[in-house]
Amino acid sequence: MNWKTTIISLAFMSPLFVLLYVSCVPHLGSKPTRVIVEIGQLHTTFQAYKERAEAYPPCLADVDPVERKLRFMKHLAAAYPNAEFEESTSAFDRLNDQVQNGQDGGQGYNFVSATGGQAFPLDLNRLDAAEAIVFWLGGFPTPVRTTSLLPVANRRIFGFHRDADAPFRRDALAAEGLDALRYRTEPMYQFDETRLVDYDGDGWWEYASHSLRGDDLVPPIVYFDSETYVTSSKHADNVGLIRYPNGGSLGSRWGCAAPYLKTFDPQNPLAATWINPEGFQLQTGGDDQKYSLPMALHRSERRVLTFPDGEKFGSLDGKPFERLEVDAEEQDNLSNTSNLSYGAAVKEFRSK
Ligand SMILES: [Ca+2]
Ligand SMILES: [Ca+2]
Repeated sequence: MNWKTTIISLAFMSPLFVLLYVSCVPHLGSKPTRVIVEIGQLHTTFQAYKERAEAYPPCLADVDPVERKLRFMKHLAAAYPNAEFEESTSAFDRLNDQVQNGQDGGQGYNFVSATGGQAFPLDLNRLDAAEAIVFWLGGFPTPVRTTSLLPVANRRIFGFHRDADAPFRRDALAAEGLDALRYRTEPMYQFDETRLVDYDGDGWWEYASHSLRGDDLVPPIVYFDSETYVTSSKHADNVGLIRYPNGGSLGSRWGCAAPYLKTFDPQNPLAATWINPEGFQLQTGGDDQKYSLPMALHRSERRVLTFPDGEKFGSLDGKPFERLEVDAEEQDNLSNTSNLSYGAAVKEFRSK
């Protein structure tokens, strides 16, 4: 399927998918929320992305930074066969240099931090599993003019370059001219721009799951691709480490979202099986605006949650996994694994 037919089929598929999605909800006895409808729309868009690019994009939550770079380049090589992307860490570093500093007369990509006053280069090493949604489905955040620090375009997502041989390229100042979006791709998903946030201050957009309320930090929708989470359980030490956020002040505020497993045996972590083992998972914090209990600062913590049987295991500071209660904060979380919240889906499963 080519790019144009994908767009057309996407345009027709999205409303149809949402209708199907919504129409299957009433018999479960709950009203579909705006969030579950949006998760359905994002789900469909990732499927359309795969039709175009031959693979789901990486969520970039890998534990190993080398694997992360290789998976990023492997995906670009598959998605842009004409661009001659190489699957190596040095190719990733060269690409990141091009993103930051420009190449062949083209400009680099920058952003202004929340405190303002200065433009910083964007760094591909900082992309995380929340930002992966906006990046792969939308593209780069709109850069600013180095003189005025004002955005070069009147939308917050700048897309990729239309030249499929060089999708990460940004044109020279003169070529961008008065219409900086002229050679940029359109986002595959119509993000509500009022919900694009940059809580971690790295310039890459996260997409808040709910409208922003005052100074609240509304946790973003998170994306996990199966290649990343299935690979994680091939190394016993990495089970329970694919997550967002990965600790820090946001983790102590929101807890963390992590992909659901299907089965987990704490005596044999390598035998773990996953939900959507060939697809992906989208997760949100739900109405309480939290993914889970806060993460402990400065501790090495691992968590595992199974779906739909509702088992939870945790490991602190390298100790063996032990059984835990599912957090109240996890019960209302919505994902693309069910049109019910986690807690309601577990309850329904147990009642059968
Ligand atoms: Ca960010
Ligand atoms: Ca929650």
